[in-house]
This record gives sequence, structure tokens and C-alpha cells, in this order.
Amino acid sequence: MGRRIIVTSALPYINGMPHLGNLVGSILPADLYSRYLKMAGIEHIFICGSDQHGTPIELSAIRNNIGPEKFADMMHARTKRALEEMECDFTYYGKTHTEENKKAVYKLFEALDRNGYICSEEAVQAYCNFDKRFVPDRMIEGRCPYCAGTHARGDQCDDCGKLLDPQEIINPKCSICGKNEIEFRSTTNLALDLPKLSDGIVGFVDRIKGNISKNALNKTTSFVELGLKPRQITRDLKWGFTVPKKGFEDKVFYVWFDAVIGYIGITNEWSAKESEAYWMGSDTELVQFMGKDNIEFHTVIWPGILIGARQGYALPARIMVYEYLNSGKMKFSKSRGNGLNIENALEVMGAEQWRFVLSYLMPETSDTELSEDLIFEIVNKIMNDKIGNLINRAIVISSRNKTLLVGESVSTEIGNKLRTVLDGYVRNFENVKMRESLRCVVELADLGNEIMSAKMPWELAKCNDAEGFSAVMNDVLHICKYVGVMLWPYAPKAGSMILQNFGIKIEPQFGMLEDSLGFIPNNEPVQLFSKIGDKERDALMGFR
Ligand code: B3M
Ligand code: ZN
Repeated sequence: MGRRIIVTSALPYINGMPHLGNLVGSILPADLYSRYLKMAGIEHIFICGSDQHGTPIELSAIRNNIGPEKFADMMHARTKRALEEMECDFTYYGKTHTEENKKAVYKLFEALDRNGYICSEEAVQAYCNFDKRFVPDRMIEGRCPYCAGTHARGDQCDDCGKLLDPQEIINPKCSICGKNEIEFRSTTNLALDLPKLSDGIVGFVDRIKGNISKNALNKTTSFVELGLKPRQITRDLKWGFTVPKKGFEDKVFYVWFDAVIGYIGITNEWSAKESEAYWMGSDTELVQFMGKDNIEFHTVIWPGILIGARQGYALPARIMVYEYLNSGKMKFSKSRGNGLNIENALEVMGAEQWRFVLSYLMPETSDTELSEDLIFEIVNKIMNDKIGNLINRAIVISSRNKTLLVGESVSTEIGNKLRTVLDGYVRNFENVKMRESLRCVVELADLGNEIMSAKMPWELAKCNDAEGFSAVMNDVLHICKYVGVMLWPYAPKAGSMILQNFGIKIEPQFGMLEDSLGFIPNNEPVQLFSKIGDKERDALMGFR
């Protein structure tokens, strides 16, 4: 059997709309990779969804005066819509607060418990007597016992930077109700016994070493070398899945426990039958995309859960981790609500422009800066002046002079060049280097533009030199067809628009490049992208 791949992107929290950093740091690369697999004809599914549990979501719901489930479903619907507008083409975009996911969580939890990998831990936790609830550490604020600054929060003082025990904070205040009615109570929670799982986890890390981003491997190795400790998987909260174990029924699972299992739960929600074939298949490859703050949950805890539960689910085969895209003077902030999120970014410019810009700057190996100037440069100079201009000029001149266009073969030189660039493109995708693959598309557009400027086909047309004209334009049109296919994952609409000029009306496959050229003269100009100007600059400035 051939390859079968499950592609996942980290599940975004939906206490606010995901911002462009979330998009570029996992969802977009996963979407590009999945589209590449489509073009290569490799069987796969692309799974993502909203991470609906956790305290920030519960608190946002309280602030919006509605129940957490209602809030989480509303934000899920909004997020799903915006991601679809961003042309993210999931096999299924689900959510974590579903019956299917609950079933998957219970199944794995019960197996872990049966197999002896669940232990319990006692800890002291802040309790608010006004709200009658336990309060997470970072919701406790007060005065720092070391510097007397007033910005001590949870386990750290924001004034002097010292790490604190929340119990040391002077005059602790609950940031839900703002009152000083905090007391510290002892409580027992369940934990995943990572020390007991450590052989399995170390073996897993060793096997996946060559297929995991360097930053992720470093972080994972140092995490493991520090010595694995039990990791709590339940919390004294109300919003989440209740724990099906005697004595713990008044607690819920920790958001991260049901979020990673959510990959399975969401696939089950899509199709129970297909899900089993994929997750339990012996030749399934699980390829996971995420931002760098999600590393150890995926490289240690998640494989720990899968190994300990022994249910036969696929372990990750490849883990791709992205650095941060810094927004420079613009703001991405989710919590502030006015940052450049995926919803309001689409009011500034179109999905294809954002996809291209973000792919061009994809933070694969180091943090990357996004600035207004870069956005302008990429949209106007690269998308429009290079790619858009080439396609438009080539289609228009060939169509106007269609009687001069004879045969449709490509020269040996350009034919070879196209194959070489395509090989590089494919190799980059196989190595999950999508930023490099996009450079291959731009390289071809440059080549096409150079040929046009050097050979001036309009002059050949003027003197009715059919042979000369065809020799130039058949090469250029071949380049355009390759650009159409190779651009498609990044800008699907533009890619398809190019390919229609070659009679291709369905999603492209690499194999189509071996067919004959099939150029169809078309008398309309081809407007792939549009330039941005003052209006867009003003809109971007609004996010400062
Ligand atoms: N929701 C964190 C984030 O949105 C978390 C990822 C879960 S992946 C299972 O970045
Ligand atoms: Zn309170």
C-alpha cells in the first residue's frame, strides 16, 4: 500500500479570534502541505478544529454574559468561517467540546488508568470565597514580597521578574471578581505518570529525531533530560469534560489533555469508519504542525498518552514547529480584541494576498518580522509585478497573435529548466520547507519575464515571424502553466485562474504538467491580483 497521511494543525484556542501569528504558525503550513499532497496524489486527511476548553475561554464567556458552551460554539462558528475565507481547505474542521471527543478522552483515560499510568497528586490551590471556585495561578494578582511592586501575578512578579509561589503574594486578589477573598486550599488531582512512561517516551523521541524541527528537538531533549515528572491532567474547574473516576467527579480534565486527544475525537466526528482506518492503520504517517509554545505537549505528553493507553493509534511521524511571526508596530493581540486577527485582516486585503505574504515570510527557522513595508513589497512587487504581470502579458500577447502560434512544444533548454525547478519545489515540500518552495515559483516568474524582455515577442509578431514568435511564446506559456500549478497551494484562486487558460478546470495535479500544453486563447486580460495602496496602508496603520 502507498502512503497514507494524517495532517494536523494545532487546534486554536477561541477565547478570541486567532491572529495572523496563529495562522502562519501552524494552520497555513499544514494547509499548504495538505494541498501539496493533493497535487502529488497522496492519500491523506487534514484535520483541525477549535480548542474550546480552558480558563481563558470560560472567563471570556463570563465577560460576555453567556454560558461557556454557547460562547465556545459561537466563537467556533466565527473562527471556522474566517479560516474558510482564508481558503484553508480542511478535510474536517471540528471542535473539542463534542460527544465524540468526550468518548475518545474517556477511552484513553480509562486505558491509561487500567494500565497503571495515572497517579494522584496533592497540591495547594487558590480558592475564591466570593466566586466559590478554585482560581488558576495566573488569575491571582497582588503585591510582590520581594520588590513590593503591585504587579505580582500567579507565579511571577512582572515588576522584578522573580518567580514566586502564589501563596507568597501579599494581599492576593482574584482577577475574576476583583475581591480579596482568596484562601489557599489543598486539593488532589490526577496526573499522567510520565516517569513510568519515560522509556517509551525516550524511545519515541529517539525514533522521531530526524523528522522534527531542530528547535523542537532541542526543547524536547532538555525537557526530558531535566527528568520527567507526573503531569496533572485534571483541574478543579467546571468548564470541561468531567472526570469519570470515583472521588474526582467534581473535577474536569485539563484543557491540554482533551485538546491533543481532540485530533482523534475530531476525526471520529468527521467519520468513525475512516477515522479508524487512518488512526489505526499500520502504514499511517501522522504529520503535525504547531507553534513553538506547543512543543512538549506534542513531543512528550501526547506520545506518552498514546504509548501508555496501548490502543494502537498512530504516533507522530513528523513534527513541524514554527517560530513566531512578530508583528512589529502592528498588533496581533488576541486578548485586546483590536489586533490583526484573521477576521479583520481580511477586511484589509484578500485571502490570497495574506496567504502569499505569510508564506513568503514563514518563520521556519527563526522569528520573523512582519512590517507594512514588507507587505507592500511582497504584494506589489512580487505578486503583481512579477507573477501577475508575466501571466497577463503572456496570455494577452499569445491570444492576440494566436494565428502566429504554431505547435506547442517547449525548447530543450526551458524544458530541462522547468523540470529542475519543479524537482526542487517538490523536494522542498517533501522536507516541509514551504517558504523555499514559494521561492521556486518566483524564480520561474523571473525567468518568464526575462525571456519576454530579452526576446521581445511583440516585435516578432509585428513582422509576422510565426516561427520565432512560437518558439518564444511556447516556452513562456509552459512557464506560465508550471507557475499555475506551483502557485496553487499558496494562492488557490489565482493558480486555478492561470490553469483555466490551459483547459484545467479541476484542482491541479503534478501529472497534468506532462500533458500537452493545451493553451486556449482568451481575449480577456488576466487580473490575478490587485495592488495595494493608501487605503490598505491606512487600514494597517489602524492596528498600531
Ligand atoms: N490550543 C494552544 C494554541 O492555540 C493550543 C493548541 C492545542 S493543540 C492540541 O496555540
Ligand atoms: Zn473571585
